[in-house]
Amino acid sequence: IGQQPTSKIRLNQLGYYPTAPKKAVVNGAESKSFYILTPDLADTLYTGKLGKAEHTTYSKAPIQLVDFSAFSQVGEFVLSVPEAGVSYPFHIDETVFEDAGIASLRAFYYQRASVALDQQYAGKWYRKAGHPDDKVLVHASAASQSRPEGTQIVATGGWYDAGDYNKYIVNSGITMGTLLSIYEDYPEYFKQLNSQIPESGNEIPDLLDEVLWNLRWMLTMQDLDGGVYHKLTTPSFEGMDTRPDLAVQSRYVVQKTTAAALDFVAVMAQASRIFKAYNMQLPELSETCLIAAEKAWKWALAHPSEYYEQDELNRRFDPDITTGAYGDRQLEDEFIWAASELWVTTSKATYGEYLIGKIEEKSVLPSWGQVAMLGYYSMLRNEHALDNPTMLKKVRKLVVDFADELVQQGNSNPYQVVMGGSVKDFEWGSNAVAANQGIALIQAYHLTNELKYLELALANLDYLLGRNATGYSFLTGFGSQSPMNPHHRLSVSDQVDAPVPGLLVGGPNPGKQDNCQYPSDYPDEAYVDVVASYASNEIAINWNAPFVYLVFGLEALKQE
Ligand code: 9MR
Repeated sequence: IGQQPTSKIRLNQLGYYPTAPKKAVVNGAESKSFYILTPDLADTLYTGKLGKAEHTTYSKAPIQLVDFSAFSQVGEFVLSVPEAGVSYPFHIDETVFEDAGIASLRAFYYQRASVALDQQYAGKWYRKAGHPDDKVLVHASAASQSRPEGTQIVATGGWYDAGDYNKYIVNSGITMGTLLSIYEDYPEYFKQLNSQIPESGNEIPDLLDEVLWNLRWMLTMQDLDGGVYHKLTTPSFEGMDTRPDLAVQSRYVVQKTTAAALDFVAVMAQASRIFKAYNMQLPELSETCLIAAEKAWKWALAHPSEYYEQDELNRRFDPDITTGAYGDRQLEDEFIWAASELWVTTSKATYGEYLIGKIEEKSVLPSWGQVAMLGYYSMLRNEHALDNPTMLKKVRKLVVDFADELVQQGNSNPYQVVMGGSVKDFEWGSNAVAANQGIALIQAYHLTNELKYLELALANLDYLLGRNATGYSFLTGFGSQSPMNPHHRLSVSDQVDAPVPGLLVGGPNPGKQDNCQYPSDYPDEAYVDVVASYASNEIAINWNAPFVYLVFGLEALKQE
């Protein structure tokens, strides 16, 4: 009693489902036995032996695995390893992840631009409206005949991308695709979920209400010719402590790009089919989205290589733009995603034919610049709407093979999580890698019904909530040791000590592009909880979205 919890024991700081695998790791190599105790240490409820000391090829400390899967009592507990100490308290019960899931969805509400957040919904993080974006200037790089340089457009709403206040179509693409997909996978679950946003209680599921906030903004980003502006941004980032209502730099829409058009196509096509069920409540929305999608698709086919290259842009136009680039010169995957969503939504043969010969032999994990898999997931969840069984068979094999590689990676990782099974996983926004691996595993579970996929998806959730080499639970406001100083202007500029809750920080990134002092040079430990660390401690909508998917995918499947 009175003992300080040790950070040497890394576990899911929220806890575990009663009947699921329950694993933790101990940093070090000397321990023999572990004990599960009541939090007051009065009763020992379970004991077991630790695994042998192991470490990955790239990490510093050997670790030992603790496996207490057989212990399924419901309640609050601590894990004790005499040589290391006593862990943070954790729970075992069916609802352990519910609040974190809802908070991660509510994080999008906190990211809303152009609107005041009321105390009733935002709690102590309430704030005034900022960034009305009702007089956005057309940048020279985006000038068209219908909208010459300096034209003012209205592009209100949307979510702030990340720790900054700008709004980027490419990153909105994967974010919206991920959130729409979780609704498409589990509509019944989301029809009953209340996330306590201003729209809660209307006739539209809260998840879709949140998506609408960004969808309506995205629609404003299309020029009359069908092209889509790459981003809406200030020329340079605002100061870290600038409040949204006091941020008054001019805002511009910048260059129409092929990547923006294609991501827009995919989102609008998917939104069109999902919102069709809400035609009564949202007359014309579904149709508007489809018209916008097909128009942008035509534009992209006619402009297949309009890349966003910021340096080049700044050589040619004023003012210089120095905010996030989301530049991508490999657009085969964006074409695949866009065509897939159009095909699923319309069943038109031309889109299916476009994809013939384009399905990859092997794909890559989704990220803002790698989106082919999003198209594959959509095809597989809508197989009934498509009439090319050969292609579907190939796509199914690709997704299952991909997940099988993840399973191998997880099984050979001493932490017994997929994340970090390869050192390449540790990049800028690595926590989204963990979450997106989880989604890929869940998709494979949908296709095969094999529990091993689900168990490893859950293991990656353990990773994100504490079973990792840093000892952090990476979701703000959740867990015993979670980030307090994210690179997040909304959190820095308010008067509240605690950061806005429910935000997933970027996580370990050995690239250290921010030149901050990190506590460690090892890839899996390259994380530091300081505001200046934009390379490891920023937050971003495309990182939160797969976290929302991972938690709620597991929650929804548990109910089935
Ligand atoms: O997530 C992006 C990462 O993949 C890039 O390596 C990095 C540098 O270009 O940019 C990240 O995205 C940032 C964006 O450019 C601006 N808003 C904050 C985003 C998260 O750091």
